[in-house]
Amino acid sequence: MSSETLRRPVDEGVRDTPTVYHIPVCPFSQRLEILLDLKGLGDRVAFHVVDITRPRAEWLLEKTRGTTALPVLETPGGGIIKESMVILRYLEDVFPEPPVAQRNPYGRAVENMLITQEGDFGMWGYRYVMNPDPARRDEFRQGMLDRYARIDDFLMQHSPSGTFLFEDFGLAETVFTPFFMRFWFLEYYEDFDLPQDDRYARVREWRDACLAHPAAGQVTREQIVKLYYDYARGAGNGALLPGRASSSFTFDPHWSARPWPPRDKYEHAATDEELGLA
Ligand code: GAZ
Repeated sequence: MSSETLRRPVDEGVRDTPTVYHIPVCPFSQRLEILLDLKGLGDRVAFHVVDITRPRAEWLLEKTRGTTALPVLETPGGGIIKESMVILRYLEDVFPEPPVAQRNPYGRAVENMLITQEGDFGMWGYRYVMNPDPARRDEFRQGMLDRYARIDDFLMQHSPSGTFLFEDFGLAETVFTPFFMRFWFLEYYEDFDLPQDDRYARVREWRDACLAHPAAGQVTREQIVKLYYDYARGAGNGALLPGRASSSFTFDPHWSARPWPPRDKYEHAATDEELGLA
């Protein structure tokens, strides 16, 4: 337990838990949920849901000093921590047991080398799904395959016979799994999946084990495909597409009550009615 946690006044009605401000279904927030699930600490952190399709509340902008990217963690003492990787490491420090990150210096370095690929990997998949130009599909597909091949090579070097990078689902898996889940949108809208090819066998095994892990059940394929329709049409972060009154990220109507969106993202712009949003 951190000194800050111990120093906190308990009899002033002050919360004794950190609060995470987050956007449901955001991959960066899911990382935190996975970490807490692995530690059995789901109830030790309060989650405050923010609707990405509405203007950010003034009180929240004050806490973040004007930035809008989430998740943001507020410590019990009022400290504000931004950036999901920084928040993950803070939570690992405050709640060290059971460890999720590697503890020995070399193990930690190997884990961090894989984790440094997450930004580029995630960004490419998002650019791929958002690409509006059919002439560039092969370029995006190849770029995605190159990134999977790079991870495959890393796993072959550091964990050739394991399933995960180390014995168990750890920090690298916590970081990448939300992207593997978001990339269900590539299967649906781009017909992209890893080819059955030796070149991707090790990363496929890793990805499939990540997707099947019980700590990663926060979102489903159906939810991702429905909520990310607007991304497939080029509109990110809850932005509104021309001719539409509702974002596919809206809370109401709930995604489970809507039909599956049309898969053709290049030739057809679905209406609110078609998406069950009207
Ligand atoms: N680096 C930050 C972190 O915490 O790790 C990123 C946080 C972030 O981008 N949060 C987004 C957000 O709060 C939601 S998730 N947006 C609202 C706002 O006002 O800023 C990912 C992409 C991408 C586009 C979107 C997202 C995404 O590439 O999932 O690439 C990985 C946003 C075009």
